[in-house]
Order: sequence, then structure tokens, then C-alpha cells
Amino acid sequence: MKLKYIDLKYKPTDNDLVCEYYIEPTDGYTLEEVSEHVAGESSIGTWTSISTMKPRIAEKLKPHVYSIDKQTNEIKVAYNSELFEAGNMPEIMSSIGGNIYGMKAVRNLRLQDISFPKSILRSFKGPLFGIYGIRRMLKVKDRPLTGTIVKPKVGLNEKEHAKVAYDSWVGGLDAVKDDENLSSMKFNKFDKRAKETLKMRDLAEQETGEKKVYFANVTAETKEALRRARLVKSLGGEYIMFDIVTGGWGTLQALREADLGLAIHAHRAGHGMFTENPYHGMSMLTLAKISRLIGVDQIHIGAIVGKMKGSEEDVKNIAKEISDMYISEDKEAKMLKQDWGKIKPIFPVCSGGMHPGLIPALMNILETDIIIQCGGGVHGHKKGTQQGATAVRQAVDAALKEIPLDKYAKDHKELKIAIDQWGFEPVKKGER
Ligand code: CAP
Ligand code: MG
Repeated sequence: MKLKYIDLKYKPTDNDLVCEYYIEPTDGYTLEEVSEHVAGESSIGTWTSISTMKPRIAEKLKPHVYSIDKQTNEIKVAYNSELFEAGNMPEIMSSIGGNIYGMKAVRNLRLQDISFPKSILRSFKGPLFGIYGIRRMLKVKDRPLTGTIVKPKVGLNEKEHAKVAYDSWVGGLDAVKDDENLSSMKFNKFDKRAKETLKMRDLAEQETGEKKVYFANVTAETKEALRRARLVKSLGGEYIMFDIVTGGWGTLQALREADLGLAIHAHRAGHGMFTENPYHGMSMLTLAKISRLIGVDQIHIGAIVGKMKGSEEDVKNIAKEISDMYISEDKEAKMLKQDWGKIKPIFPVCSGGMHPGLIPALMNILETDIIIQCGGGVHGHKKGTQQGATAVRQAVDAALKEIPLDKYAKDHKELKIAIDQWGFEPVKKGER
């Protein structure tokens, strides 16, 4: 029985998971032929028809290629959600993001977006806190949250790490995170670092009267990641950090579904391997949606004005996707419609090459429901970490008051030093 997947009359149902792919066929194949291969190989088919296929399987589980745009090489495929194991992200991605990438018929393939149906949404926990829960936790209502990454990335011992964190908190930052490649080394063991750093966090809270949080990086093999998360919980921590790409969907689900009452900070180290090529891989938008669905509370999405790639349009679209509850289809933006149901909105994290001089320009684009992180932009301050942290808060305050940084710096010495050191990006009122 030769299956045909293209059916341009098909209308997706509310029970369908819909994928939008960009496809470049290998020479000798047409877009239609490759669309058939992609739909088949990601679901119930293979390269030839098989004697073991049953009519009920084709009837129930055969996906439909219901849209083919020959101008843009984009197709839409509707999959009956019963094709997938609800609540199992590794399996879902093994279908719609698996073998199809290795087929000879495909020169380039990019999963641009996934629209999850309610039946799949309901099978994941989603964020425990989300934007509003995090704001309540930190008692910060109407400004961006501010954070730093302890630098050097790795190398400090546990006490030195904790001291840099302490200086960052008393300088005025809300959050301190481990760097993405800091886990548990000979010179800096996770358990001791968590203990020392949370001890300094408590001290900084007493001294500042402000709530402070520590994103402890628990990235490791699943059982060990869970043990580290439980340790953070026992030490009075409120957050863990996890590298979602290198750590994997299964371990992220295990951390979320352990229901430890911890907020999850998602670092995306390694995403550039497959998100940066506009013709191949998977969009950062899709990576962020999967992470929100599994249940992270915040995720790095790019900082536009910083050192990492990510266009203003893409970063704004990702911020919208993860912090809104309903997304309408937007062909230009390569965004499918998405009703997020009960899945809470999560914080966009803007980090990478950020320093006080760039903060107003960033806030002018993404406004205030963001987390701004500066690593080198705090610890590289001529007067050290504490004053670097203060300069970050001053830059946020200047942006909120809509006072140009150079003017505000006249009576804010920490900020003055920072913008003398690194310059600043002026914001023209009403620029956007
Ligand atoms: C930033 C950072 C973050 C990047 C990740 C770093 O440090 O700690 O990992 O922000 O990029 O290691 O580069 P700096 P993204 O502030 O010193 O640059 O946020 O784009 O995922
Ligand atoms: Mg880092």
C-alpha cells in the first residue's frame, strides 16, 4: 500500500501537532517528493511500501502535508497527536526532529516552528513559577531583573566564587548564576560551592534587605543533576540552572517533574550548532517553546545589542512567543498559531556581551519583562565587581526614568566609570 501524505485540502484539527519546515531538496528531487519523504520518515513510513502496513494505521496515524509554498520552500505537516507519546519530549523530537535530517533526499531542512495541541500541552508540567511567580519571589514588580555570571567562567575555588557572588548581590544585582561550563571540578566542587554561595547569599540579603537568588548549574547525568538540585533545595536555594542542549530534554523533564519547588534557569549553550543557519537545523523559537512547555521559568534568547548573534526581529519574536499566552500565525515571522492554555509565560533572559552602556538600548527594544545579565560587564568594571553591579542597577534606573546615561552618570560615579570604560548606546526617544 503506497501511502500519500500530501493532501492540500486537509484542514488541521485541534488534535493535530503541526510542524512548519523549510526544505531544500537534493538535486534530482522535487519539493513534493521530499515533502512525502519527510512526512513518512517522521511518522509511520519508510523508503518503500511495506506488506505489514495496516489500513487502520494509515487511517489514524498518517500525517498530512497540507501546505506547500514553492516560493519559500516551506511546508506544513499536521500529525495526529496520537502518533506521539504525550509527556515524552525526547520521543516527540525523535519523530519530527529525527531521521528526516539525515535523508539523502534532503539538502537542507529546518524545523521553523511547532504548534502543540492541547492534548500535548496538558501532558507537560510547564513552568512552576513563570514571570509572575519569579517577580513575586524576588519582590520586584516593574523593572527588569538584573543578574551576573561569576567570571572567570571556571577557575575560582568555592570561596572565591561565593565572594564574587556576594559582591554582585551587595552591589545591587538580584541574581548570580554559575557559568554554563562550571559544574563540579577538582578546584570547585558543586556541593561546597552551593553551600558557600548560598551562605553568602543569605548574608547579602541581610545586608541589603533585598531578596537575592543564585542559579546553581546542576547540568550533569540525570541522577547526579537531580541530586545536586535536591542539595540546592536543602540549602535553602530557590533556583537551579540547566544547560538544556547539552543536558538534554529527558534530564530537563526529570528535573522539572521531580517537583522540587525550584525555579529553572535554562542556558542554551550549544544551540548555535543548529539554530544559526537560516536554512538548516531548528529555530531558536522552537527550542524556546519546547523549554517553556517542559517547564523552565526563564531562558536565554539573545540580547540583540550584545556580543552574541540574534537579530532584533528574531529575539523580539522569541520574547513574544514565551511571554504571551496566545500567538496568532505570522508567516513573515515564521510563527505558527499557538494557544498556550495553562502553560505560564516565562522570562526572556538577555545576556552575552552586555554592560551598563547597552542596557537602555536593550530596554528600549524589549521593555521591562526581561532578565538582564552582565558577566564581563560587571566584573570588568575598573572599580571591581561591587561597583560594576551598582553601575548595572544605575543604568536600569536611568532607562526607567528615561534619562540619557551620560546625564545620569554625572551624579552616579559607578555608572560614569562604566560608560567611560565601555561607552554607551544612546537611545533616541520613540526610536521604535
Ligand atoms: C555571558 C555568558 C553567557 C552568554 C550566553 C558567556 O557572559 O555567561 O553564557 O550570555 O549567550 O559565557 O558568554 P558575558 P546567550 O556577559 O561576559 O558576555 O545568552 O546568547 O545564550
Ligand atoms: Mg556563560
